[in-house]
Amino acid sequence: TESRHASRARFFVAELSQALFDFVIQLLPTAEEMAVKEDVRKLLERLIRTIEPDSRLLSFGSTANGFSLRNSDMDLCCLIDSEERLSSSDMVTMLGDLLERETKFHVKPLAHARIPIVKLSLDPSPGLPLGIACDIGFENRLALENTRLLMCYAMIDPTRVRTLVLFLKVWSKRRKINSPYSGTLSSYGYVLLVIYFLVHVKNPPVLPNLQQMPPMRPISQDDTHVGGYNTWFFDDIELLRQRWQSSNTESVAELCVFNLIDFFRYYSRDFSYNTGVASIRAGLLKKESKGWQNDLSSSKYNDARERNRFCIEDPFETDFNVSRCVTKEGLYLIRGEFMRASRVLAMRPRALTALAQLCEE
Ligand code: 3AT
Ligand code: MG
Repeated sequence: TESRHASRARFFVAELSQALFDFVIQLLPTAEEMAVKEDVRKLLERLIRTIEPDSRLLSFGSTANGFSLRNSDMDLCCLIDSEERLSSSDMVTMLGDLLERETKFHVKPLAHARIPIVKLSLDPSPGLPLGIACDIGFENRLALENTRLLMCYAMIDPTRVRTLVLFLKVWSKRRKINSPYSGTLSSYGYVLLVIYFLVHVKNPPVLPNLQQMPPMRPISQDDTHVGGYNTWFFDDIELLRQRWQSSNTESVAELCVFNLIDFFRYYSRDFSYNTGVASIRAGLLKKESKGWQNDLSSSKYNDARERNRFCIEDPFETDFNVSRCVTKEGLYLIRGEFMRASRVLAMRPRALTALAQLCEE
Protein backbone atom coordinates (compact mmCIF):
# COMPACT_ATOMS: atom_id res chain seq x y z
CA THR A 1 0.00 0.00 0.00
CA GLU A 2 3.02 2.24 0.50
CA SER A 3 3.61 2.26 -3.24
CA ARG A 4 -0.10 2.83 -3.95
CA HIS A 5 0.06 5.81 -1.65
CA ALA A 6 3.19 7.10 -3.38
CA SER A 7 1.75 6.74 -6.82
CA ARG A 8 -1.47 8.53 -5.79
CA ALA A 9 0.66 11.37 -4.47
CA ARG A 10 2.67 11.48 -7.68
CA PHE A 11 -0.50 11.59 -9.72
CA PHE A 12 -1.89 14.43 -7.60
CA VAL A 13 1.28 16.50 -8.11
CA ALA A 14 1.52 15.88 -11.85
CA GLU A 15 -2.13 16.58 -12.49
CA LEU A 16 -2.27 19.69 -10.32
CA SER A 17 0.90 21.24 -11.75
CA GLN A 18 -0.40 20.79 -15.31
CA ALA A 19 -3.73 22.29 -14.32
CA LEU A 20 -1.98 25.25 -12.68
CA PHE A 21 0.01 26.02 -15.84
CA ASP A 22 -3.10 25.76 -18.02
CA PHE A 23 -5.13 27.89 -15.63
CA VAL A 24 -2.53 30.64 -15.50
CA ILE A 25 -1.88 30.69 -19.24
CA GLN A 26 -5.47 31.52 -20.08
CA LEU A 27 -5.28 34.49 -17.71
CA LEU A 28 -2.27 36.11 -19.34
CA PRO A 29 -2.81 39.29 -21.35
CA THR A 30 -3.01 38.72 -25.10
CA ALA A 31 -0.37 40.12 -27.45
CA GLU A 32 -3.05 42.46 -28.74
CA GLU A 33 -3.77 43.83 -25.28
CA MET A 34 -0.05 44.45 -24.70
CA ALA A 35 0.21 46.24 -28.04
CA VAL A 36 -2.79 48.46 -27.31
CA LYS A 37 -1.32 49.37 -23.93
CA GLU A 38 2.01 50.27 -25.50
CA ASP A 39 0.20 52.47 -28.03
CA VAL A 40 -1.63 54.22 -25.21
CA ARG A 41 1.64 54.81 -23.38
CA LYS A 42 3.22 56.35 -26.49
CA LEU A 43 0.21 58.55 -27.15
CA LEU A 44 0.23 59.82 -23.56
CA GLU A 45 3.97 60.41 -23.68
CA ARG A 46 3.59 62.52 -26.82
CA LEU A 47 0.93 64.64 -25.13
CA ILE A 48 2.93 65.10 -21.93
CA ARG A 49 5.89 66.30 -23.97
CA THR A 50 3.83 69.24 -25.18
CA ILE A 51 3.89 70.40 -21.52
CA GLU A 52 7.38 69.17 -20.53
CA PRO A 53 9.57 68.45 -23.58
CA ASP A 54 12.19 66.65 -21.45
CA SER A 55 9.84 64.09 -20.00
CA ARG A 56 9.61 60.32 -20.36
CA LEU A 57 6.62 58.18 -19.52
CA LEU A 58 7.58 54.75 -18.17
CA SER A 59 5.51 51.77 -17.24
CA PHE A 60 5.85 50.14 -13.80
CA GLY A 61 3.86 47.64 -11.72
CA SER A 62 2.49 44.51 -13.32
CA THR A 63 2.57 45.76 -16.94
CA ALA A 64 6.36 46.01 -16.58
CA ASN A 65 7.35 43.27 -14.13
CA GLY A 66 6.06 40.13 -15.82
CA PHE A 67 3.25 39.51 -13.33
CA SER A 68 0.44 40.94 -15.39
CA LEU A 69 -3.00 39.39 -15.72
CA ARG A 70 -5.51 40.09 -18.45
CA ASN A 71 -7.04 43.59 -18.09
CA SER A 72 -4.78 44.62 -15.24
CA ASP A 73 -4.54 48.35 -14.87
CA MET A 74 -1.60 50.30 -16.24
CA ASP A 75 0.75 52.07 -13.86
CA LEU A 76 2.71 54.86 -15.54
CA CYS A 77 5.37 57.13 -14.13
CA CYS A 78 6.47 60.41 -15.69
CA LEU A 79 10.12 61.38 -15.23
CA ILE A 80 11.24 64.87 -16.09
CA ASP A 81 14.91 65.18 -16.93
CA SER A 82 15.29 68.96 -16.73
CA GLU A 83 16.49 70.97 -13.74
CA GLU A 84 13.59 73.38 -13.56
CA ARG A 85 10.43 71.46 -13.52
CA LEU A 86 6.86 71.97 -12.48
CA SER A 87 5.70 70.48 -9.20
CA SER A 88 3.86 67.15 -9.38
CA SER A 89 0.57 68.76 -8.44
CA ASP A 90 0.90 71.43 -11.15
CA MET A 91 1.74 68.71 -13.63
CA VAL A 92 -1.38 66.80 -12.58
CA THR A 93 -3.60 69.83 -13.08
CA MET A 94 -2.12 70.76 -16.46
CA LEU A 95 -2.03 67.23 -17.76
CA GLY A 96 -5.60 66.66 -16.57
CA ASP A 97 -6.82 69.69 -18.57
CA LEU A 98 -4.87 68.68 -21.64
CA LEU A 99 -6.11 65.09 -21.66
CA GLU A 100 -9.67 66.19 -21.15
CA ARG A 101 -9.41 68.50 -24.17
CA GLU A 102 -7.46 66.24 -26.49
CA THR A 103 -8.52 62.63 -25.76
CA LYS A 104 -11.50 60.39 -25.17
CA PHE A 105 -10.26 59.29 -21.76
CA HIS A 106 -12.31 59.87 -18.64
CA VAL A 107 -9.91 61.98 -16.61
CA LYS A 108 -9.67 62.42 -12.86
CA PRO A 109 -6.78 64.64 -11.72
CA LEU A 110 -5.89 64.14 -8.05
CA ALA A 111 -3.55 67.10 -7.62
CA HIS A 112 -3.78 67.23 -3.84
CA ALA A 113 -3.51 63.55 -2.96
CA ARG A 114 -0.55 62.39 -0.83
CA ILE A 115 0.89 61.13 -4.10
CA PRO A 116 -0.54 63.34 -6.87
CA ILE A 117 -1.73 61.30 -9.85
CA VAL A 118 -3.95 61.54 -12.90
CA LYS A 119 -6.43 58.68 -13.15
CA LEU A 120 -7.59 57.75 -16.63
CA SER A 121 -10.04 55.27 -18.02
CA LEU A 122 -11.31 54.32 -21.43
CA ASP A 123 -14.72 52.74 -22.00
CA PRO A 124 -14.90 49.30 -23.57
CA SER A 125 -14.87 49.26 -27.36
CA PRO A 126 -14.76 46.44 -29.94
CA GLY A 127 -10.95 46.51 -30.04
CA LEU A 128 -10.72 46.79 -26.25
CA PRO A 129 -13.60 44.78 -24.81
CA LEU A 130 -12.80 45.67 -21.21
CA GLY A 131 -11.53 49.21 -21.59
CA ILE A 132 -8.40 50.44 -19.90
CA ALA A 133 -7.62 51.89 -16.49
CA CYS A 134 -4.44 53.81 -15.98
CA ASP A 135 -2.74 55.93 -13.30
CA ILE A 136 -0.05 58.45 -14.15
CA GLY A 137 2.26 59.51 -11.33
CA PHE A 138 5.38 61.67 -11.28
CA GLU A 139 9.01 61.10 -10.31
CA ASN A 140 8.30 57.84 -8.54
CA ARG A 141 11.78 56.46 -9.12
CA LEU A 142 11.61 53.93 -6.29
CA ALA A 143 8.57 52.28 -7.87
CA LEU A 144 10.52 51.92 -11.12
CA GLU A 145 13.35 50.26 -9.21
CA ASN A 146 11.14 47.86 -7.24
CA THR A 147 9.42 46.93 -10.50
CA ARG A 148 12.82 46.09 -11.97
CA LEU A 149 13.70 44.00 -8.92
CA LEU A 150 10.49 41.96 -9.18
CA MET A 151 11.05 41.57 -12.92
CA CYS A 152 14.53 40.16 -12.29
CA TYR A 153 13.15 37.67 -9.77
CA ALA A 154 10.51 36.66 -12.31
CA MET A 155 13.17 36.11 -14.97
CA ILE A 156 15.43 33.84 -12.91
CA ASP A 157 12.90 31.06 -13.03
CA PRO A 158 10.04 32.21 -15.26
CA THR A 159 7.84 29.13 -15.13
CA ARG A 160 7.80 28.45 -11.44
CA VAL A 161 7.94 31.95 -10.02
CA ARG A 162 5.41 33.42 -12.43
CA THR A 163 3.01 30.51 -12.13
CA LEU A 164 2.97 30.82 -8.36
CA VAL A 165 2.69 34.61 -8.31
CA LEU A 166 0.00 34.82 -10.99
CA PHE A 167 -2.04 32.09 -9.38
CA LEU A 168 -1.90 33.83 -6.01
CA LYS A 169 -2.89 37.15 -7.55
CA VAL A 170 -5.99 35.62 -9.13
CA TRP A 171 -6.76 33.67 -5.98
CA SER A 172 -6.48 36.77 -3.76
CA LYS A 173 -8.68 38.82 -6.11
CA ARG A 174 -11.38 36.14 -6.38
CA ARG A 175 -11.36 35.59 -2.62
CA LYS A 176 -11.63 39.36 -2.09
CA ILE A 177 -8.50 39.83 -0.02
CA ASN A 178 -6.66 42.05 -2.54
CA SER A 179 -7.85 45.51 -1.62
CA PRO A 180 -5.70 47.87 0.46
CA TYR A 181 -8.62 50.31 0.45
CA SER A 182 -10.72 47.88 2.44
CA GLY A 183 -8.04 46.68 4.82
CA THR A 184 -6.46 43.76 2.97
CA LEU A 185 -3.24 43.47 0.96
CA SER A 186 -2.16 44.93 -2.42
CA SER A 187 -0.89 42.74 -5.26
CA TYR A 188 2.55 44.19 -4.59
CA GLY A 189 2.30 42.87 -1.02
CA TYR A 190 1.41 39.35 -2.19
CA VAL A 191 4.29 39.31 -4.67
CA LEU A 192 6.69 40.25 -1.85
CA LEU A 193 5.26 37.43 0.30
CA VAL A 194 5.94 34.92 -2.50
CA ILE A 195 9.51 36.12 -3.05
CA TYR A 196 10.20 36.18 0.68
CA PHE A 197 8.96 32.60 0.87
CA LEU A 198 11.07 31.38 -2.10
CA VAL A 199 14.25 33.14 -0.90
CA HIS A 200 14.07 32.76 2.87
CA VAL A 201 11.65 30.01 3.83
CA LYS A 202 12.03 27.25 1.25
CA ASN A 203 14.97 25.08 2.12
CA PRO A 204 16.96 24.76 -0.06
CA PRO A 205 15.92 28.15 -1.45
CA VAL A 206 14.32 28.39 -4.89
CA LEU A 207 15.62 31.94 -5.50
CA PRO A 208 18.84 33.71 -4.51
CA ASN A 209 18.74 36.98 -2.56
CA LEU A 210 19.53 39.51 -5.31
CA GLN A 211 20.12 42.31 -2.80
CA GLN A 212 22.83 40.38 -0.92
CA MET A 213 24.85 38.90 -3.75
CA PRO A 214 28.43 40.12 -4.19
CA PRO A 215 28.59 42.76 -6.96
CA MET A 216 30.63 41.96 -10.07
CA ARG A 217 32.45 45.31 -10.00
CA PRO A 218 32.88 48.14 -7.53
CA ILE A 219 29.75 50.25 -7.20
CA SER A 220 29.55 53.90 -6.31
CA GLN A 221 27.03 55.50 -3.98
CA ASP A 222 25.69 57.70 -6.77
CA ASP A 223 24.57 54.86 -9.00
CA THR A 224 22.89 52.94 -6.26
CA HIS A 225 20.94 55.43 -4.18
CA VAL A 226 17.53 56.84 -4.99
CA GLY A 227 16.10 59.38 -2.57
CA GLY A 228 18.53 58.25 0.15
CA TYR A 229 17.62 54.56 -0.19
CA ASN A 230 20.01 51.90 -1.40
CA THR A 231 18.46 50.37 -4.51
CA TRP A 232 21.37 48.22 -5.60
CA PHE A 233 20.72 44.61 -6.52
CA PHE A 234 22.37 42.00 -8.70
CA ASP A 235 20.66 42.46 -12.06
CA ASP A 236 22.80 40.56 -14.56
CA ILE A 237 20.18 37.92 -15.14
CA GLU A 238 21.99 36.19 -18.00
CA LEU A 239 24.96 35.57 -15.76
CA LEU A 240 22.74 34.57 -12.91
CA ARG A 241 20.90 32.00 -14.97
CA GLN A 242 24.26 30.38 -15.72
CA ARG A 243 25.55 30.58 -12.16
CA TRP A 244 22.52 30.12 -9.95
CA GLN A 245 21.64 26.48 -9.77
CA SER A 246 19.17 26.14 -6.99
CA SER A 247 20.22 23.11 -4.97
CA ASN A 248 16.53 22.47 -4.70
CA THR A 249 16.16 19.31 -6.77
CA GLU A 250 12.40 18.96 -6.80
CA SER A 251 11.16 18.65 -10.40
CA VAL A 252 9.40 21.59 -12.05
CA ALA A 253 6.02 19.98 -11.49
CA GLU A 254 6.79 19.08 -7.89
CA LEU A 255 8.16 22.51 -7.15
CA CYS A 256 5.08 24.27 -8.44
CA VAL A 257 2.71 22.20 -6.39
CA PHE A 258 4.84 21.93 -3.25
CA ASN A 259 5.57 25.64 -3.38
CA LEU A 260 1.87 26.35 -3.41
CA ILE A 261 1.08 23.90 -0.61
CA ASP A 262 4.04 25.03 1.49
CA PHE A 263 3.25 28.70 0.85
CA PHE A 264 -0.26 28.34 2.22
CA ARG A 265 0.93 26.23 5.14
CA TYR A 266 3.69 28.67 6.07
CA TYR A 267 1.42 31.73 6.06
CA SER A 268 -1.42 29.96 7.82
CA ARG A 269 0.64 28.30 10.57
CA ASP A 270 4.25 29.34 10.80
CA PHE A 271 4.78 33.01 10.03
CA SER A 272 4.89 35.02 13.25
CA TYR A 273 2.39 37.76 12.51
CA ASN A 274 2.63 39.24 16.01
CA THR A 275 6.35 39.79 16.14
CA GLY A 276 7.79 39.14 12.68
CA VAL A 277 8.55 41.33 9.66
CA ALA A 278 8.92 39.66 6.25
CA SER A 279 11.90 41.28 4.50
CA ILE A 280 13.07 40.01 1.12
CA ARG A 281 16.27 42.00 1.71
CA ALA A 282 17.16 40.61 5.13
CA GLY A 283 14.94 37.62 5.95
CA LEU A 284 12.73 37.43 9.01
CA LEU A 285 13.12 40.54 11.16
CA LYS A 286 11.61 41.54 14.50
CA LYS A 287 9.01 44.29 14.64
CA GLU A 288 10.94 45.68 17.63
CA SER A 289 14.10 46.11 15.64
CA LYS A 290 12.22 48.37 13.24
CA GLY A 291 10.09 50.16 15.82
CA TRP A 292 7.00 48.53 14.32
CA GLN A 293 5.84 46.57 17.37
CA ASN A 294 2.18 46.53 18.27
CA ASP A 295 2.39 47.74 21.79
CA LEU A 296 -0.39 45.90 23.61
CA SER A 297 -0.25 48.19 26.62
CA SER A 298 -1.15 51.28 24.68
CA SER A 299 -4.63 52.39 23.79
CA LYS A 300 -6.89 50.46 21.51
CA TYR A 301 -6.80 53.34 19.07
CA ASN A 302 -3.07 53.47 18.90
CA ASP A 303 -2.32 54.38 15.35
CA ALA A 304 1.05 52.66 15.13
CA ARG A 305 -0.52 49.46 16.29
CA GLU A 306 -3.22 49.56 13.63
CA ARG A 307 -0.64 50.22 10.97
CA ASN A 308 1.62 47.37 11.98
CA ARG A 309 -0.65 44.36 12.40
CA PHE A 310 1.02 42.75 9.44
CA CYS A 311 4.56 43.78 8.50
CA ILE A 312 6.22 43.44 5.11
CA GLU A 313 9.32 45.56 4.59
CA ASP A 314 9.61 47.35 1.26
CA PRO A 315 12.77 46.06 -0.47
CA PHE A 316 14.28 49.57 -0.82
CA GLU A 317 12.20 51.96 1.27
CA THR A 318 13.06 49.97 4.36
CA ASP A 319 11.21 52.23 6.80
CA PHE A 320 8.00 51.61 4.87
CA ASN A 321 5.62 48.82 5.83
CA VAL A 322 3.98 47.71 2.57
CA SER A 323 1.11 46.09 4.48
CA ARG A 324 0.39 49.10 6.68
CA CYS A 325 -3.19 49.25 5.30
CA VAL A 326 -4.04 45.80 6.61
CA THR A 327 -6.49 46.11 9.50
CA LYS A 328 -7.26 43.66 12.28
CA GLU A 329 -10.30 42.39 10.36
CA GLY A 330 -8.34 42.34 7.09
CA LEU A 331 -5.59 40.21 8.62
CA TYR A 332 -8.19 37.84 10.06
CA LEU A 333 -9.69 37.40 6.58
CA ILE A 334 -6.30 36.91 4.93
CA ARG A 335 -5.16 34.29 7.46
CA GLY A 336 -8.53 32.58 7.23
CA GLU A 337 -8.06 32.31 3.46
CA PHE A 338 -4.54 30.87 3.85
CA MET A 339 -6.00 28.23 6.18
CA ARG A 340 -8.91 27.48 3.90
CA ALA A 341 -6.57 27.00 0.95
CA SER A 342 -4.35 24.66 3.00
CA ARG A 343 -7.39 22.59 3.92
CA VAL A 344 -8.57 22.34 0.31
CA LEU A 345 -5.16 21.14 -0.87
CA ALA A 346 -4.69 18.71 2.02
CA MET A 347 -7.73 16.75 0.80
CA ARG A 348 -5.89 16.11 -2.47
CA PRO A 349 -8.93 16.60 -4.68
CA ARG A 350 -8.73 16.17 -8.45
CA ALA A 351 -6.89 19.10 -9.96
CA LEU A 352 -9.77 20.94 -11.57
CA THR A 353 -11.85 20.60 -8.43
CA ALA A 354 -8.95 21.96 -6.38
CA LEU A 355 -8.53 25.06 -8.57
CA ALA A 356 -12.28 25.68 -8.73
CA GLN A 357 -12.59 25.40 -4.95
CA LEU A 358 -9.54 27.52 -4.22
CA CYS A 359 -10.70 30.34 -6.46
CA GLU A 360 -14.43 30.10 -5.80
CA GLU A 361 -15.90 33.63 -5.79
P1 3AT B 1 -2.16 44.48 -10.39
O1 3AT B 1 -1.91 43.64 -11.60
O2 3AT B 1 -2.42 45.92 -10.69
O3 3AT B 1 -3.13 43.86 -9.42
P2 3AT B 1 0.56 45.24 -9.67
O4 3AT B 1 1.69 44.24 -9.78
O5 3AT B 1 0.51 46.33 -10.67
O6 3AT B 1 -0.80 44.40 -9.57
P3 3AT B 1 0.01 47.06 -7.57
O7 3AT B 1 -1.04 47.63 -8.47
O8 3AT B 1 -0.33 46.63 -6.16
O9 3AT B 1 0.68 45.80 -8.23
O10 3AT B 1 1.22 48.07 -7.47
C1 3AT B 1 1.81 48.62 -8.62
C2 3AT B 1 3.19 49.12 -8.28
O11 3AT B 1 3.12 50.23 -7.40
C3 3AT B 1 4.05 48.12 -7.58
C4 3AT B 1 4.99 48.97 -6.82
O12 3AT B 1 6.01 49.44 -7.70
C5 3AT B 1 4.13 50.16 -6.43
N1 3AT B 1 3.49 49.97 -5.14
C6 3AT B 1 2.23 49.57 -4.92
N2 3AT B 1 1.94 49.51 -3.62
C7 3AT B 1 3.03 49.90 -2.99
C8 3AT B 1 3.37 50.06 -1.62
N3 3AT B 1 2.51 49.82 -0.63
N4 3AT B 1 4.61 50.48 -1.36
C9 3AT B 1 5.49 50.76 -2.32
N5 3AT B 1 5.25 50.63 -3.63
C10 3AT B 1 4.04 50.20 -3.96
MG1 MG C 1 -1.14 47.66 -11.06
